[in-house]
Amino acid sequence: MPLTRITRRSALAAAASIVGSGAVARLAGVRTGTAFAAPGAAPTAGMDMGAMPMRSGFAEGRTTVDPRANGFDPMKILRDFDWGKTRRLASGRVLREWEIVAYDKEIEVVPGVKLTAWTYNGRVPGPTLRCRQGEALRIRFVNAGSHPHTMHFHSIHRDVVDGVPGIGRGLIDVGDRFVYELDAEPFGLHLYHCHAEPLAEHISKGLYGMFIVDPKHGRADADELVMVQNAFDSIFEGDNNIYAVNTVAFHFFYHPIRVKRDSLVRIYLLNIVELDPINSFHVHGNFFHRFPTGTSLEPSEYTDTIIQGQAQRDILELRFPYTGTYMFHAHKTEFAELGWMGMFEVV
Ligand SMILES: [Cu+2]
Repeated sequence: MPLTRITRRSALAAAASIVGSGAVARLAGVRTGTAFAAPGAAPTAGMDMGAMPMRSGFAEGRTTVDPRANGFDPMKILRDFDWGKTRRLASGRVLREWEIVAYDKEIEVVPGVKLTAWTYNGRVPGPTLRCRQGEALRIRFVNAGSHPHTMHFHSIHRDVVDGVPGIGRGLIDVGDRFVYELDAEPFGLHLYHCHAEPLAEHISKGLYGMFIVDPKHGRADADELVMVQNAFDSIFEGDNNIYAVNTVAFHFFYHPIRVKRDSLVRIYLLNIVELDPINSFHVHGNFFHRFPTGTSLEPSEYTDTIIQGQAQRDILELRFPYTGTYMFHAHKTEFAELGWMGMFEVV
């Protein structure tokens, strides 16, 4: 096991040159900067997470990838909800429709590290599909990729639209299309992903997205944020070596998420990471209410750290009482070191 860990860590180090200056500049701007050690200093108690990006640094001195080259921006994905197109059926019920195209695309997941992803609509994660409980949903799926794929929804539906090989239409071949029809049930925070075999490969290459079913009467107004925890195996060793929220490692560390003091912030948090048994989320200087799977309007817990297995998801609600800069990251130190960390900037 120690050998594996060394391999994974040295993978990112090898992909990235030791620059660090960007990270140092970033950290210098942190109000609580005294909590962090000087570059190159050994970590000491109380500054565990802060020093790590300084040690890794990135290729070409860049601290982020070009969203135009990738075709998507982790920051925009945060607040990007795809409501599709609606029309009213003769019954009076709302029909909501989307078109989803699967295709291969090269993406950069950390500066200097590119890989060929399998995407829904050219982005990883795929679009955040959002609807209201009770609606009729129609997803027009086109496979323009290089392998047979499917769309498998976590929802209550008939087997023939389950998107699983051998049941109903099953695999959708390259160049083929299929229309998935399901009901928006139950309300909550769900997901969709490809269910072709080998499953781990189809998921880890990028075929997943969030699926939000709002309760009939909605939820309180809030600054809503989509966070899909994902990971990549960029050197094909059967193990992840890059971790992120919304695909680009360290993105929200270098580009803090700006939120307003005392305002309600609602985080839609999903863990889709393959190859690791668990993931976790921790926020600094605050606590949040946890709504597991978003299927109840009553929170189950008031905490600052949660654990999620794959496909587990939670709605988290919090307000920041103080302005300032607050980290959030996986409380799985290895993942945080390999990219899963970010900052809230409370104004
Ligand atoms: Cu697939």
